[in-house]
Amino acid sequence: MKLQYDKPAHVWTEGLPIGNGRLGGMIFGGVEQEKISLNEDTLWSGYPKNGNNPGAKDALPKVRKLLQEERYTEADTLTKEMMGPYTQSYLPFGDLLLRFEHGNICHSYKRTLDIENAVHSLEYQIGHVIYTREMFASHPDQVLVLRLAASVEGALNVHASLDSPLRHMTGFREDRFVLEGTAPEHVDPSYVASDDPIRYGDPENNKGMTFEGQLAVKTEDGQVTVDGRGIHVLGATTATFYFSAATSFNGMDAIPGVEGKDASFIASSFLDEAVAKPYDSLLDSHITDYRVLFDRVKLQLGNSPAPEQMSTEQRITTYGAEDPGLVELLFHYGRYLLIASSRPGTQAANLQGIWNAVTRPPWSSNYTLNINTEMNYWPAEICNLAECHEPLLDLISHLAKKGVETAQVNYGTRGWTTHHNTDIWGQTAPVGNYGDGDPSWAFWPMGGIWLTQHVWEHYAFSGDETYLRNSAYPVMKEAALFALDWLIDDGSGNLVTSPSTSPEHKFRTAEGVAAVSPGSTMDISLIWELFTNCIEASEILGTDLDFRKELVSIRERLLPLQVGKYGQLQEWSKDYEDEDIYHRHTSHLVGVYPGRQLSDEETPELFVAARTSLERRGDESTGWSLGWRVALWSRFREGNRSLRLLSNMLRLVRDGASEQYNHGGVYPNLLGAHPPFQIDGNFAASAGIAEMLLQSHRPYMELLPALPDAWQQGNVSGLRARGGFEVSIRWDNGQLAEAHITSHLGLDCVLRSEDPIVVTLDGSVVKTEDTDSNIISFPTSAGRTYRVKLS
Ligand code: FUC
Repeated sequence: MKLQYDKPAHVWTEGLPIGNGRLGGMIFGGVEQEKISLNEDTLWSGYPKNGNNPGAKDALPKVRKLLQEERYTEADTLTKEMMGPYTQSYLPFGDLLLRFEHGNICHSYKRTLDIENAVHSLEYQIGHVIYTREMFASHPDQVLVLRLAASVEGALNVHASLDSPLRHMTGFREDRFVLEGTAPEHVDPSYVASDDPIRYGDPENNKGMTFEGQLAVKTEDGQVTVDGRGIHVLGATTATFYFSAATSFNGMDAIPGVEGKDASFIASSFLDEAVAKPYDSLLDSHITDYRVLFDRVKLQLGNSPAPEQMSTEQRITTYGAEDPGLVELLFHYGRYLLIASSRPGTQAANLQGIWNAVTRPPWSSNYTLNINTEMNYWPAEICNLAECHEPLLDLISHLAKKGVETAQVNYGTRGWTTHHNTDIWGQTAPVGNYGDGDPSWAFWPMGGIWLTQHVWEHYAFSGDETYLRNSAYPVMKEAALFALDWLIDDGSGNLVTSPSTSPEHKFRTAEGVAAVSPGSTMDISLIWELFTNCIEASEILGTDLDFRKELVSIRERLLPLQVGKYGQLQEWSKDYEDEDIYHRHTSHLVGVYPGRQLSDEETPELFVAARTSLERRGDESTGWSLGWRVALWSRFREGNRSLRLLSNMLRLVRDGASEQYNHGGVYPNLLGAHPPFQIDGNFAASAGIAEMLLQSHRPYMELLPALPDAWQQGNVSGLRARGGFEVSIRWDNGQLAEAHITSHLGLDCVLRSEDPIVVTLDGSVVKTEDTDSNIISFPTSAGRTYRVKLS
């Protein structure tokens, strides 16, 4: 459970991330000069705005008519009239810089990120003096804490300061070093050519956020001075630095400048409380708090061939996924990163989680809703981190409010919609700078329809009916109202979305490639999933009978999915040729994973066709796309193939690799490489590995549905299954040895197993497989644990 290295990071993607959901640090581990890149998750460019476009309503019927006439490229051009502004960007806070007076020549260097305790440690020796550093991001105390120590009394001489690439001033206030900054009012996305990409407001009347960072130190000996250049510690044996930060962000609807929070007050309040506590007590409460979440799941996939001291980087290059220990590490790293970037009350994890060091980050480091944001949260429920799902669920509630106006203004529909991207200001309008963007990505009104899958899943795993009634269902219902109004008759009685895209992919027509057409498979599948979830929810809640009937009948009329000429699941309503058969998005397979529309039992032909589609896409892609394919192959019960995709993921990508679309992997610090860095690959890997071991999207649970041959022996504990079950599984010789299923809700447990099984409770048989069917069902009592074995 450690990432370890024998040299400092030269670049950010070799650094090691810590976070408490809100504050993040990327630790380089330099000997003479240490740099820790800092983040605070509310620090974004911009200010509240909506970006709705009334002109969209005029263009919509014209686009629909062009599509009916199959004039696709013209429709593409006209769709640009329906676009809105780009989102704002997630910004770096700055750096904590330390300069040690002992020079750069050392030996026995080692830096480690222990993800079992969420503590970063560093050790090296200069002469006879051993220097150590220990750092963590405390959630209970809301500060970053860095403890420095020397093995020889008084050997520590260090200077610390703060810096930022944003507009700022530094100085000192009593015994603290302070950085006060202002965020730009606007930052252009990285992919936009711009003469003036970063725009600050008028200092007198600035609408951008303000932010503040404060640094304090405590020592037991030596001398401490604080001045305009930083904090200076001379002749100490230990020193503990505390970093606290906050911004003026006060919700997406606040009036800029007027209702801003007092960043300085917040930062100093956290700091005051933290410095008053002894280091050991801060560390203890941090570890206790973290382990409540982290310890819930354990995983063992087999013996690691890697020598214990081998660096993580070398392990990646030497073994990749052939080292089961490295796969375990990748799995838990995703869980670590989710805990570190997404805690109740924080912002949802964005494209880079909370870690970003540049002012124009790739794709604005925003929320990309046509895959990446959802993917970030795929591991949340199954990997037993339901609390960490909350920031996304909160974001969805906000978007559901803002998106009502967008639905009305842009399209004149009921319900709510949100599009391709959003940001901290909750943009629900399309992006594309009113026509500069390409409709293949800029025009995508399905964001709400996909996101609501998360509120349903949160219920499906927890069984929390109060949540379903008060929070989930209303948001799902409003998304369904939008879908009902957005669907149109295709002229033959089938209902389709129009215009629609299969995100970011295009098809070939006689006139050239085009993006928009009516009734893409992804749209139809997402609407099928939403309607199905709404139907089940209204049944559980005993509400909305007429609405439910309407959904049932409209779901029947959705354009049926089709099998194309290659035996593939058609990506569009017509059997067009792909622009790129290896395209990274596998949007048309959303009904296989994360959805449940397609299965071997209910839709056997389409399920086979979906498999053919995945086969055609191949095994090479961006990091996040490889992660999706791990889960997809698991749903096809092909564990060896899932492992092959994992081995493509566990391939070293070096910093500086330019943006690429067919060779993803991981950086030396095991963060996902699109490339560039994008965190969704990490989250998809954890979700995909879990899905290899346990599935529950069908009306039953399946143990070890996609176990690869290479994992002959192993165990997992603490995974969650829908219906309120917690599952531990041990396997041997590639077969189930025993499983323990704890029922939290007392619902019936339904298992699918190809081999006969027996279920016992306290040694007495509860159920044996008694029919030819491979499904067995047994009642459970809440709080009891059932044992499952092959019979
Ligand atoms: C979508 C993807 C890209 C990238 C970006 C953030 O546009 O197609 O590959 O992940 O989001």
